[in-house]
Amino acid sequence: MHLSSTKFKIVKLLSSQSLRLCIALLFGTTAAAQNTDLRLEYDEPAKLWVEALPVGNGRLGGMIYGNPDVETIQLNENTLWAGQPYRNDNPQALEVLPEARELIFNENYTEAQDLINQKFFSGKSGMPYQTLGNLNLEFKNTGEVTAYSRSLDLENAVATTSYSRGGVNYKMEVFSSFPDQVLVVQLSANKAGKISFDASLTRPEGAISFVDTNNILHLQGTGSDYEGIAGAVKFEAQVKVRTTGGSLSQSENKLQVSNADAVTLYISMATNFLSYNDIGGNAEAKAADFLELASQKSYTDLKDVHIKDYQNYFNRVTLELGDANSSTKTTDQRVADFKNGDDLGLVSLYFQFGRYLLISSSRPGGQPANLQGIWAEGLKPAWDSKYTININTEMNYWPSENTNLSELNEPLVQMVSELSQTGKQTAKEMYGASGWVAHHNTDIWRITGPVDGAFWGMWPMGGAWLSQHLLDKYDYSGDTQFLDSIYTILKGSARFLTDHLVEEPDHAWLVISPSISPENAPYSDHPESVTAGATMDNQLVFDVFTRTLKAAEILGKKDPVLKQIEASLKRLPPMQIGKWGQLQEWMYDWDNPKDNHRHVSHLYGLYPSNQISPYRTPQLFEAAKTSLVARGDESTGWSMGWKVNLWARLLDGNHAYKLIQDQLKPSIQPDGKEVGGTYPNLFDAHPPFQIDGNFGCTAGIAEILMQSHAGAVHILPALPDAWRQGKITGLKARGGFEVAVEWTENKPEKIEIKSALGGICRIRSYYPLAGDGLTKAQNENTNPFYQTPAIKKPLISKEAEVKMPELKQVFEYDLKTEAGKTYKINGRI
Ligand code: FUC
Repeated sequence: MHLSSTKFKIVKLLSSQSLRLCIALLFGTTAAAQNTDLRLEYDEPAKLWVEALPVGNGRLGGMIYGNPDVETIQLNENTLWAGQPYRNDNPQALEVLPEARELIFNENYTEAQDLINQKFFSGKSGMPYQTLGNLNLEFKNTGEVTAYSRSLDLENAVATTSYSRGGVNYKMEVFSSFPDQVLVVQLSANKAGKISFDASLTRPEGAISFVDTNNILHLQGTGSDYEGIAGAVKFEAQVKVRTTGGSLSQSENKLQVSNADAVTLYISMATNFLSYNDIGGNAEAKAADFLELASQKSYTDLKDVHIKDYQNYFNRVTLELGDANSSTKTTDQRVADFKNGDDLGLVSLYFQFGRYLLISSSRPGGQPANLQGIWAEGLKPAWDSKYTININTEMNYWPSENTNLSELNEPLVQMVSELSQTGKQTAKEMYGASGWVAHHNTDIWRITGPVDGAFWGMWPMGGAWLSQHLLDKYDYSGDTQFLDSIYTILKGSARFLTDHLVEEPDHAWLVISPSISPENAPYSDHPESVTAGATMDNQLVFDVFTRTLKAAEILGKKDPVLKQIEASLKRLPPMQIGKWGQLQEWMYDWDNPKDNHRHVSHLYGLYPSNQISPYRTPQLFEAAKTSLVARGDESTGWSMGWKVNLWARLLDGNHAYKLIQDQLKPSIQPDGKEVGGTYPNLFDAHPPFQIDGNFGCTAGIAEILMQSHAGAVHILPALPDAWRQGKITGLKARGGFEVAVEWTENKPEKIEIKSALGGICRIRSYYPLAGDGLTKAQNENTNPFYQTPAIKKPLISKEAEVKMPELKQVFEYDLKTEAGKTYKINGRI
């Protein structure tokens, strides 16, 4: 969105650091007291949406432009989607399923793809998530604007705009409160009677606005019709204005504030959405109830409660990296200069921004973060801002466990549970299978049929991947009650897979067919993606099966399907190393060494899964590296975010840091074109904006500093040479451990392990360690959270030159821990 040209001129005389000092003096705060590391800072209002600053409480989002003439806060409510409950299965698929499989096994891929295009799709590709509208504040003041500053404070989750105009210092603060379920705007000035503006609510279409007799500003409307589904989500925004001094009046559909000293705006939003199959709520009443309660509270009370609630999550993890002085520049300038390598502070800022975004876009009881979190302008955002579940939604939740935000993946768990309901019909009608299935996309209505066409959408594995998150949640928490609560979902995914696996003719392996290796095709002379037995599918089936068996064992379940799972598990294809030493993406040795496709699906086994490790499967580890090197570095934003994790898992910190640098480069080029990278507001650019890349890179930064998937808590497993010193606290490791590490000269100095569940903590380090109770590790780690199922030996092409990784020496120790205790360990001995 472009704002109309501004009528003021900003006089830029000050560096952002002196600006902060100036603001501090104006508003009586001390610059020294502020942690300048954890702020996004700008010296101009946003012109583009990707320059505006996001606030959110999981449900209500605001994008703040900070414009002193006409301020715009673009608003979202995360249940406002087009359409209404519907399904998108095509039962004709069942009739042609055997034919499609036969065509694939006979290598008639073009015909198979054509047949699937005709019979598997419904023409309904998912409903778009939509903007609720804009809150506009047309200020009456004119004249030159000086000392302009706009920032987002990640420690308090408050966005601030401040400037001087006509001899008055103005300040606007905005936050989105989870406890009070409203967005709050506070306008203040250092002189009395100087705040005058008109407030209105607008939307591109599908809404009306009015001011009622109680001076409450309303916006009411309905979500759009789309792909033949009538829009039926009713929404309501209500704004109440409380002034100190001055007067409040109304004219047509605007609220008018004149000569106030200070103003608080309470913005409440709601829809009639109750759940994916029920839109019988009352949007107006819900919005009014939240408004009524919140508007009885003072601004300071609302802010204090908001900050406390936010910090309960945010403060769990701290990261100190690099030199705080690097933050004297505006944030967009820091991104532009990041390639120079002297601003490690930007890494911590970006890391904490990712955590900020998750806290702001995914809260228990709500919807999971969609393709853009909760922030989307317009009525049809890119890819409808849906849930793309062949990587993007999963990536959104990668940082949720290791960066200590486990509660925030509750909406994802809820979505998987709902998909396990809707996906039963899809499994039965389209595949004649029991259990449940989801393909590569879903939306708020929890559709589970395939979308977009065979090339992209013929992938019945979305549910299998999403299910992994439920098990990860268990692995980090050890919560058996939780495991019990999701066991049926997991079993349902496994049941679908046992029914749906089919024997392939060459080796009699059991494979998924028809399927794809997400969105990729081998060669230009093999342009179809449809296939059987893609490596990622095999890896996913392996994970669903082995983890279902493990869950059943922990919970003492005795289902007949478990025997079937055990039998099928033995017949899955092994991973294969192809002729150029690569990990094969497909069942056949088709990989093109020049392929730089953004999806690296076959590396799922390396990250996020743990099927490939340097210590247990060194040949596969080396093959995965060969594949990743060939795929190249620069790509779409999320692809680079994935590669940060992959290089961390390959224990190559310098390469992981190179990917962070590739990702943290300006997306918008001088000619206006956009590339994969980062927008001025630190949103990740596919391009366009997709939030997955933010979360992927955040998870990757944690993965660089600590890993816990391969038999031990690995301290500083992939520390880049340039990250010579730093400190991380609060990272979570599997088995309920919380880990803090301080390092200097690239070596661990102090380690702290907090144990929530007790049990052996095996610690792996490149340097010797010492501490009370630390013993040299021997044999397999006995901690059940660190035991991993056996992987089949890879099949290796005769032409492949098999390499073994060159690994750094490691020191491994066991620490017997008790639940609730913290242990201190020293490095550099
Ligand atoms: C998948 C990706 C695209 C994009 C879209 C939302 O289809 O292949 O790159 O991220 O999701």
